[in-house]
Amino acid sequence: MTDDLMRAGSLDELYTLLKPLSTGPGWNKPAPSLWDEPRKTFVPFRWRYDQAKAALGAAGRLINTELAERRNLILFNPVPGNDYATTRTLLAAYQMILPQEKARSHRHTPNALRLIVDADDGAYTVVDGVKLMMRPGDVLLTPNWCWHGHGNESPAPAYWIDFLDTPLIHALEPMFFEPHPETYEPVTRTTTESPMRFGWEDTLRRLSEAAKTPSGPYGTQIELGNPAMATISLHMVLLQSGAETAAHRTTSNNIYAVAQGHGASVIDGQSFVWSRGDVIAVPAWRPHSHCANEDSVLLRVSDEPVLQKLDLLRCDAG
Ligand code: GTQ
Ligand code: FE2
Repeated sequence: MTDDLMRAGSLDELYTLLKPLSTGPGWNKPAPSLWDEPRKTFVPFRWRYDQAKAALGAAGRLINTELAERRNLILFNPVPGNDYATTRTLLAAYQMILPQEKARSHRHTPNALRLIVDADDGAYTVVDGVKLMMRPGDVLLTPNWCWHGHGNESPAPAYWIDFLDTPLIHALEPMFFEPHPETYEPVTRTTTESPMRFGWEDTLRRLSEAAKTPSGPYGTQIELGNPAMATISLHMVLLQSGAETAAHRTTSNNIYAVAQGHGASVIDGQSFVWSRGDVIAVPAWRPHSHCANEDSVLLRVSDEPVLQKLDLLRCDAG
């Protein structure tokens, strides 16, 4: 066995002998394994809330929450071969629940959160037995392994945007999922004061009190949590009417969702207009800046904590 290898008379002969041993020459790879800076694998993109809302309306007629674990629309990054991830590590999805519907409780290792876009009084999520009402602009967390289910006792459909780190968990492998043994987790109490909830009123108050840095890379931003979850950080970004943020690029992946207002972002030379409820993907190392036509608030969802902990976070002016 090893004699053949030792006697290989040419590189090609050596490669042929190595192949069945699942071994290859590092000096003769078709593609390099190291490169000088991050590749722009995923592309910048913008998804429109009006289109998602229309599609979810149709889905509301065509599928119910008995059949679908969740009535959600996956926002997959439009690159060849991808039908799931929004950026390398993060997923965004629109979700809708009809009046009187309940989406059963489950738990999973991916961290998740939602930004509520449209919901009347009576839409809620239950996180580890605690009922949290959903109002527009609220951010609700369901971290790793927390039970969660949703319901709607209001007369109107409720719409929100989910964010999960599922693509990261797919890459790292530690996926676990469990349906709740009682299907719908019983509610033990209802509250507005929870580490799982960042209310819209509080966000607006904190932004109004924050020192204004309208032309900073992230406008005027406040953080929700510190970080909100082990793998995901959340910021509320205030963009003042007419101000343009400083262009910059970062090794973190960012997804923006528009909580209020309208404007445009330039991402690696491409311009995307946006308004309330829209979602914008800014994959790693894409220089970007934002400009609002009226005072606007964006939720910035980022994998920064992962890069930070691994000592891989780098930012510059692009
Ligand atoms: O609401 O629990 O969009 O588990 C994807 C996976 C939503 C949820 C999604 C989920 C959920
Ligand atoms: Fe879930």
